[in-house]
Amino acid sequence: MTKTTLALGILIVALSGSIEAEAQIRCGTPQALERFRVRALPMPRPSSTKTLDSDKYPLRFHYPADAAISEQQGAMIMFFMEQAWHYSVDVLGYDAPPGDGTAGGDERIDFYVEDLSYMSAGGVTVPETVSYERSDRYALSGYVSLDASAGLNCETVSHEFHHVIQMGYDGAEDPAFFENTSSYIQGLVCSGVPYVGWVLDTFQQSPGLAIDYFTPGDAYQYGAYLWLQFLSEAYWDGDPLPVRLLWEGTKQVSSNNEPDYLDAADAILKADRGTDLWGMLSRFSEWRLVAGRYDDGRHFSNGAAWDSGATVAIQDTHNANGRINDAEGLPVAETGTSYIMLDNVLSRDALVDFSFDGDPSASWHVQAIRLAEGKGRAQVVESGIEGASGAFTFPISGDDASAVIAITNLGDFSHDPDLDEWTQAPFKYSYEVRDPPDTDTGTPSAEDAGADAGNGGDGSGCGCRAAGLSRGRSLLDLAMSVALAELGM
Ligand SMILES: [Ca+2]
Ligand SMILES: [Ca+2]
Ligand SMILES: [Ca+2]
Repeated sequence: MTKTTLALGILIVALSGSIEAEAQIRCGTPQALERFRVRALPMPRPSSTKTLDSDKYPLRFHYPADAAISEQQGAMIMFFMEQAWHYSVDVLGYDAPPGDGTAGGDERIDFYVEDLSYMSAGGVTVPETVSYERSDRYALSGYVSLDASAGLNCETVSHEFHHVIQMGYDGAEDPAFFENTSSYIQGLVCSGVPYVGWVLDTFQQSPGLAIDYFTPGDAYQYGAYLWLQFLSEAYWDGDPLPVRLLWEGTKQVSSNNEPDYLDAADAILKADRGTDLWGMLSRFSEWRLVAGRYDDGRHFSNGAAWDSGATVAIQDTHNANGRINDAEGLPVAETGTSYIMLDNVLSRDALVDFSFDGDPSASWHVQAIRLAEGKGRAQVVESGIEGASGAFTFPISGDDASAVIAITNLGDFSHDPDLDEWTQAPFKYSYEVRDPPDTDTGTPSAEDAGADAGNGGDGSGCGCRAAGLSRGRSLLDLAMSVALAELGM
């Protein structure tokens, strides 16, 4: 090891401590983008005393006048800048960011250091001008500024550098997607795995919010990088390629953001993955549950190592041996999910009759996920419910630790992230747990017959009574035979 790399190693180790201490610092880029969009007035570049140029890439680091940055620190930041460029452009194949004319001295991408505490930011990427280098898109060029105390680390440098790249694709894209992508990439660049604990915790604690929900000062939009990791692992075998495909697919020539990144997601999934945006979001509701303590080794590659805070929030937990009539679930925004857990499964086989009655203005996806918690794989039972209401039956057994019903709001299949419409729609549900019928004779048990007597049989969808499967006996029989077949009975 040379003296230089040894010094760099020591510096990186020294810096890791400060990253931990400053972990809850935000990114100022959405504010800078908003300022550019509303007033076309970029934030002025910080002052600079001397510069350090990369000999590998068109990158320049500016030493500030008003903060003490040693040459060793300057070299370390340049190392992070080059790592970020190498990974995004050379490895992942993103377009190099557009040049900035002569700003900062020449066309190189400039990184500055200043005090960003006024915007509670560890870093900010500031758009300055529409780039005319590329006629096929609305690209912006700009510069990066790092906070002198919170931004001199690999995570902030790679996060902000990716914003420069993103602006080279679409300066009008939804800010949530900017943050999703940068948080995803920073994990890959700096630790080889997309895991940023505290922001993931925030995202996972509010599964009923929309995937594109954004609020300044909250970590939700950073933690929502999880859907990109899911897209990569569930559909591209772990390759980060689809994230680049989203940026390529979201380009447009004007500042009117159509297509947006969800349109692009729908397109790449339909093209050759055999699903669409809504199929992906329905499956994502399974994946974000089966991790941490529920991990079964068949979902997120790093899911078993997630901390407990990253376990998705369950809105309602009930005893798996009872019944509930007409309970009100926690309302869910389009693209979000509500989770209902049936806990304390006894060591016996049983059937759960579950009925659902959602806001009729939306379509819903409902599935049951049986969690084994260390005893085997999670098992998914699709409800088959289409539209706003319906019922289904699923089995549980003594091998299950619990069963979770995941309820995803699909809206009218046209959710638009540009509208910032995040209204949460209500739903009700009922369930009853019962013994399976006597398998020797196929005769329904007395309990089962009693439940049947309560059915309205009006065919109007959800009767919203415990076991009151209002579509009548034939549907119940069908659901039960399917469930028994899955049990191998
Ligand atoms: Ca420049
Ligand atoms: Ca777009
Ligand atoms: Ca749109």
